[in-house]
Amino acid sequence: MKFLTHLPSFCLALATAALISPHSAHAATFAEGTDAGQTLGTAKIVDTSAFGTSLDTITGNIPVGLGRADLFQIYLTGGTFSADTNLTTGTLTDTQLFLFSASGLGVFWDDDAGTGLLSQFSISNVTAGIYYLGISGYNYDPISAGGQIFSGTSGGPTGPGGASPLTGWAFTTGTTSDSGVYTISLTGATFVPEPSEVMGLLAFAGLGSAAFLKRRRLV
Ligand SMILES: [Ca+2]
Ligand SMILES: [Ca+2]
Repeated sequence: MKFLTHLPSFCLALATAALISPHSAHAATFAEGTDAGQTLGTAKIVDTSAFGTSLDTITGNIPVGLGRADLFQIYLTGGTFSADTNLTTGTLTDTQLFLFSASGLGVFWDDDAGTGLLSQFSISNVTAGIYYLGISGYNYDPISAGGQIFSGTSGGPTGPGGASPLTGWAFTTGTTSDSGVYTISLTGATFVPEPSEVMGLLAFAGLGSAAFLKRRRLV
């Protein structure tokens, strides 16, 4: 999937515009299944439905144990994006939600803006493309080579490590975190394209792999 990560956003934006139409606007849920990893290389890729299928819900589980987070690769359609553990309460009652760019840089996070200790945030002016959505139980937090990526209880990557990409997770306080099942409700997200879909979409957009490679060489 490194190919996708490095694909120019304009190509996928074109592909999105070509594919996402009122006729393909059905929605679907992604179930975690086997445990999602917590790094860019081990994140679970949300690709079980066709690219362009609206991703309304992610369900999963944070098992009891010392330090666990789930990371999902998703596609944001651009504009407004929201994520929310508040609408369908699970047994993971103190959630934390994190959004990262395709390169692992922190974008936004929230701890407790939902009911009780649940999480919700909405951001606007999002550039379409691949992103990573993370969820953990309080107080297990993402870190980079510079330290904590986020700070406070909500907002952008204002922690001391906020300028560097995700490398792992660590307890900010304590040595255990909340566990249980969760449901994340989303707007502004779709399933991500599989490699075969990307090539088809590029051809559909009139770009083709040859043109894409030529552009790469010229950059
Ligand atoms: Ca999990
Ligand atoms: Ca929380």
